[in-house]
Amino acid sequence: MATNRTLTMIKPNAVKSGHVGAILEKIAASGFRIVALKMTQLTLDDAKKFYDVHANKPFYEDLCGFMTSGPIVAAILEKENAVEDFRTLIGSTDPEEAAEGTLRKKYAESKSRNAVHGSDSNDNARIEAGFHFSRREQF
Ligand code: 3AN
Repeated sequence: MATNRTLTMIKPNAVKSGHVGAILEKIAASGFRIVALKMTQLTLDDAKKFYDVHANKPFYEDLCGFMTSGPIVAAILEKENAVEDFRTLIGSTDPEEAAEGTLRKKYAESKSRNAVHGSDSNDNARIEAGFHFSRREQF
């Protein structure tokens, strides 16, 4: 399997609760190399663009409101099979369905406030990486 990259965001609830350090430590201990990293706060326009694929879903407005409610930490992670392995590490969208030991099981409060984002395909990982980081910020 070729080495590839995925995009993560530590969401506002997890940042506010002081879990950034623990989450980054778990990510690194799970074999991911951090190749880009920043703390930032999305504008409403940013969030709407990032989650455009969900524009017709009933949770879209809430999700965009939540994602702009405070700072997030965005990172690009590199590993063999990064997209799939990172989605395994974060667990199901709904923390009640997330496996023991996953980041969402430990840190998510609900389906929408689920602590950590992970790209769902290599194509989306590239698009999402470019959304958050310029070429000069990717190592
Ligand atoms: P995932 O992040 O697990 O890939 P997606 O891509 O289906 O999930 O949804 C993107 C984000 O939208 C989720 N991380 C979650 O915050 C929110 N979301 C998804 N489904 C729901 C839902 N049924 N109710 C509330 N929020 C949701």
